[in-house]
Amino acid sequence: HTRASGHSYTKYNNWETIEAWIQQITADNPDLVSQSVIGTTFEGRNMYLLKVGKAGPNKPAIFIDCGFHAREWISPAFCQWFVREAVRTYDQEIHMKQLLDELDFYVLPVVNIDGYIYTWTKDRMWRKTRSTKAGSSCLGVDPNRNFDAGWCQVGASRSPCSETYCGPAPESEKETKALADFIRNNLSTIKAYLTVHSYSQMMIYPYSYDYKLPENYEELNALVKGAAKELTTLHGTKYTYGPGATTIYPAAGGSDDWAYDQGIKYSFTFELRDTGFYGFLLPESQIRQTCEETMLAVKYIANYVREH
Ligand code: ING
Ligand code: ZN
Repeated sequence: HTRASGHSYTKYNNWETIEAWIQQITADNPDLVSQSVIGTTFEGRNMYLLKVGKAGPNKPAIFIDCGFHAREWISPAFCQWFVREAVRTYDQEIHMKQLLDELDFYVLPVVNIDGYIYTWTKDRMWRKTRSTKAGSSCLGVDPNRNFDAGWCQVGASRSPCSETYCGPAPESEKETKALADFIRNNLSTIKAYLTVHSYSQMMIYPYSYDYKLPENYEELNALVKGAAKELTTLHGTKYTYGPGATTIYPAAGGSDDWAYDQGIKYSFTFELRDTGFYGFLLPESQIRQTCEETMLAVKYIANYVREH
């Protein structure tokens, strides 16, 4: 089998390599993977979306995105791992076959492509997008403060130089607008939304923009409790879980809260390894274990969604 040149599932790949990998994995798996472009970034790059699943009528879907925040490199690594495991194990593992036969997974490998590239070329700790703002010399908006969910009310800043700048308006960024448009246009099929960040080892569900609890709070809590337990079985990695505002910190404009308020009742933010020793600079030697354990949690949630 040919691979996208230089690509490795156990290394961090630059955007050029990820883009080539997207073409390759689609070409190699025509009956399980298809791709589309849902928009372009501020700097004009294509935002690819992979659809992973066996063709069938009226399939429900789970949407997974990675790479909201540029420096959280383990996140895009997980999306690549997920797609590879899906196609690799479809014929070997009855649970994956069942998932892909009955569900489609929409996988957005990198949301904030411009920022991701910037972390490879200029500033490894960059978080935001790379959009320019008239009247400010600071660049970028925090894409996870840019959704229309209590927008900019808490845990976000109206200052363009802040790391948590909410932007001039909800969905001001081409990247968040493209994502939100896709979800709005596919609300009848998308049953679950999962956005992958790092770090903290947490599974977060709504709300983060308010201390109120979602209507199916007990169901969501039981679900992530089960997912976290499953994750821990592999390497003993411990995850905490709960509503965003009390589990991590109050923050408005996040995509999980927005997706939930659109009616997607299973909406989660995953914060992958670690708890701060390496932080965003998680060594490549931990990619395999991190992705393997995270797969268990994602499959657990997907299976629950499949049954409900
Ligand atoms: N953490 C998230 C952030 O955007 C979060 C936490 C989740 C906030 C959901 C709001 C909603 O700050 C990281 N590491 O980015
Ligand atoms: Zn993040």
